[in-house]
This record gives sequence, structure tokens and C-alpha cells, in this order.
Amino acid sequence: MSRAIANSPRTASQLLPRSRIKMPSFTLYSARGSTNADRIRLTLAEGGFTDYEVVLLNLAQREQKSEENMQRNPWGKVPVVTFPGGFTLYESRAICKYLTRKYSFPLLPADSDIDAVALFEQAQSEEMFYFADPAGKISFEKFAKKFIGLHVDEAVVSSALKSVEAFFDVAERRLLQRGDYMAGREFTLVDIFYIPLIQRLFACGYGDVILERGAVSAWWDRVTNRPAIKKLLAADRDAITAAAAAAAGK
Ligand SMILES: N[C@@H](CCC(=O)N[C@@H](CS)C(=O)NCC(=O)O)C(=O)O
Repeated sequence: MSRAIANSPRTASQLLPRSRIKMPSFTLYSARGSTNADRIRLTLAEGGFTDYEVVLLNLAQREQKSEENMQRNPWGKVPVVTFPGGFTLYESRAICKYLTRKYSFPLLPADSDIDAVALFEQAQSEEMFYFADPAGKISFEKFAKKFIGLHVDEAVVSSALKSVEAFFDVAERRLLQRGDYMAGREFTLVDIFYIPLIQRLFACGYGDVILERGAVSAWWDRVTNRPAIKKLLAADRDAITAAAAAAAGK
């Protein structure tokens, strides 16, 4: 499963002619700092899968809106995955589920266990609508806007923060009643889905929404201390530190 093809990212202009490289299983089109793409990288890390290449699009230069990327994703966004046979998929959570099934990562309940599947889908909806929606607004206002030089709308931040806090109040009760993970007793993809935006909340100074709640905080420790996840997060932190040092040295 884990043929060692380095998947250190390349930009679109660095792509070699296909005839000169060993073809990886698929290409992940991503962008620096993309939380949606990180969801996929974390899923692959947890599955021990490294046989893919990453191509970075420059969002500031609107490469995501190029004709070529619009063919891959009509919404003009990343992440997208493309396979050598032409199969193409966008939407991070759909991609994670597809890769999990395709490569048999143990991150989904068995199809035959319809109760567990239903609880997984319930947890997935909760993550998307009650968590990722407001957390994504905070990330956009407090993180992305810094890079595009836009004014932060504090009213949006404060309303989104209230929603995130309300969400984690419910999560706290549910984790105490129901088990160690967001979809029940087992670690699943849903737990991975949370990681990139929670990290972003920490980066924006809102880590207390996790740390102040005992069961949520213990869940976060369990999830981020899984060896593959811990390793990827540490590597990403090192890459950010190195990039910052290089930028400061300019
Ligand atoms: N629902 C999509 C969201 C994709 C998304 O918003 N991607 C961001 C990068 S994290 C993007 O491409 N932004 C650039 C743009 O919208 O032009 C997913 O889960 O993949």
C-alpha cells in the first residue's frame, strides 16, 4: 500500500513530463495552508498511504480559477484528486471517504452495521453544519484575510465563536455519554475531519474552546496523539517554522 513515492508538493509549473516519472496512484491538487486538503492528507497518513503526488495551486494568483482547474472542479477550488484513468473527485469529505474505501483504511463502520453507519452519518452532518461552518468563518476572518489584506469583520467572528462554543458544549456532553470519539466508541474519519479547523482555531488564539472542556480536550489529545497524525502535524509545524525563518532571512 505504501510504495515510497515522495509526495512533497510541487507547483503546477514544476510538473515533469509524465514520461519521465514513475506514475503515482493519483494526484492531489492542493494549496498552501488549505485546511480542506489537510483533511485528505491526514486521512492518507492515518491509512499509511504515501503513493500520491501533491500539486500546489497558488490561490493568491487565482490558479484555482484556471480553465484547467475549472475542468477538474466547477467551483474553482481545491482540493481535487485525479487518477491516471481520468477519474476526478472534489469535496474534501467525499474524497476522504472514497480513498478510505478504495484503499481499505479502517476508518469507516462496516456497511453491514447499519446503526453504526447511521451514527457515522449523523456525526458527519454535525461536524459539517454545526462545527465547520462557524469555525470556517473564524478561519477566514482571522487567518485567510490577513494574507489577502482584507478587513476583519469582528461581528462575524464573535457570532461564529458563540456557535463554536455552543457546538463544543454539546460535544462535551455527547463524548461523556457516548464514548471516546465523535461517531461513538471507535476512531473514524469524522474525528479526522475536525483536525484542520481545530488547529486553525488554536492558531487564531481560540484553543480554549477545546482546552476548557474536559472530555473534548481529552478527545483532542487522543486524536492528535495517534502516531501517524502526530507525525504529520509535527512535520507541518516544522515546515511552517522553516518557511517563516526563510521569509525573515530575506
Ligand atoms: N467544501 C469544499 C471547500 C473547498 C474550499 O473552500 N477550498 C478553498 C481552499 S481550503 C479554496 O479553494 N479557496 C479558493 C477559492 O474559493 O477561490 C471542500 O470540502 O473541499
